[in-house]
Amino acid sequence: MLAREANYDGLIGPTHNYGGLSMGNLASAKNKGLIASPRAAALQGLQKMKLMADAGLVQGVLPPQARPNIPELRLMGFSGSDEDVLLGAWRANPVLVRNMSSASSMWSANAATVSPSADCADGRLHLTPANLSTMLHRSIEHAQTGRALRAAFPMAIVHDALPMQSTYSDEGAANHVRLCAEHGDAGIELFVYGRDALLGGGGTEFPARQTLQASHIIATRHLLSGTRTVFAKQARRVIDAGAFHNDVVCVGAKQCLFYHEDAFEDSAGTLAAIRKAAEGLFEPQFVAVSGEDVPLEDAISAYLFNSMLVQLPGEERLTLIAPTETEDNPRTKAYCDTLVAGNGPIGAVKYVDVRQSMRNGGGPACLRLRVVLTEAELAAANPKMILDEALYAQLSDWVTKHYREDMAPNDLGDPDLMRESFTALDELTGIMGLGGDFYPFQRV
Ligand code: SUG
Repeated sequence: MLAREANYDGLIGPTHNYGGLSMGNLASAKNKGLIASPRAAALQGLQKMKLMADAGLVQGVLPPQARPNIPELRLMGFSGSDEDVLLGAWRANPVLVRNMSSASSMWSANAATVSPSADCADGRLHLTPANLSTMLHRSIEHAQTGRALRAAFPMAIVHDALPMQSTYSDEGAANHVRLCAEHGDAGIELFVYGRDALLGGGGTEFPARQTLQASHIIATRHLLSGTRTVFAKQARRVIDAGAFHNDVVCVGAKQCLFYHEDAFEDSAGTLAAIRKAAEGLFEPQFVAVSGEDVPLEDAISAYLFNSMLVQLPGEERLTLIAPTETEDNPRTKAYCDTLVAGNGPIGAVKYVDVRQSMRNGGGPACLRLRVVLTEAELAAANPKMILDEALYAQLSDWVTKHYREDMAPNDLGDPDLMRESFTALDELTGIMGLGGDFYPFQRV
């Protein structure tokens, strides 16, 4: 079956800020309190999307979520008009409001786990929105994410998120890698987890955000073949070094798995399991980066592995779309130069500027959700959520018109910001054809 791999990026929302909300995410902690630029952030994200679309890839857009999350604040007992709710909550607890105001849905690699129809026994495309239950500010994303995914993929099975309990902690595609010969062929799915919740704590200082139990349930729900599915444990050491998701130390595409040698608790066992799962389908190609070439600390701070690994039309070998921070770091830059000079599966590296997102620990790969679509599925996907020249121009104008230049964490208590954001998002539903009831504030 012919199929293409589409990238659906999260459009960066108007409240983008540096709240320091994600323990274990070193960039989030380090940049807490900095002045952010929502406008620059959203334009950087759009430019990355345009680069991919111009290179001939299918590029989708997922709309931002409405923040502050007023319905959540009402559940906590704040009442009155939306403005009363925001001001009351801000007086009571600004940290709570910061959590309810994060633009974190931009990192759509955490939106869901996606299994292409070629891997699922019923021949349907399956998506499970991630419950993101470990972090308060992210745990409020999944319902609206489900709505966005249903709008984007009306032909797919979009499951509900897993229960909001730590046994089922799930962070979506950031801990999931699919390998295959061609995108439309049956592939193998690798689920990387940090914690087996039934065995007790993960033994890490920083939170292990993905459990084995969550990964098992998703594989079962998606009707994946047991022999083509691999569950591998992320090394404790990398979680405590700041790899809060596997995609901070590993990325895969087609037959190629590109990873840091410290990524997995049992590297040899993981590679053997991948080889076995791929038997009869393809020969996996492993590109392991040693700590000698790139120390773990550099890999994490420069986000070498949080790159997109893509097959560009007309290119034989894969292209790594890396953040400019990887180019700025002499060790990762030298590694990339050597990589493309060799004759392995990765033949080119392109650098993109997503610095605004990077300061919150979100690189090029965090900003996109990969969805393999057959020709029929692509034809059935919502065309208004696919980036073309016209949508790029409209969204860029929309950002420039509505977004603030600067944002400090304390600005989040400002009711004007809420009004500006909701006005912008209301207009966005028109641009993207999402209907007049897409956001909670439109449904009251
Ligand atoms: O969940 N940062 C996000 C970054 C997500 C990156 N995604 C992937 N690796 N796929 C997170 O930690 C920081 C927000 C703040 O501190 O304001 C934040 O949520």
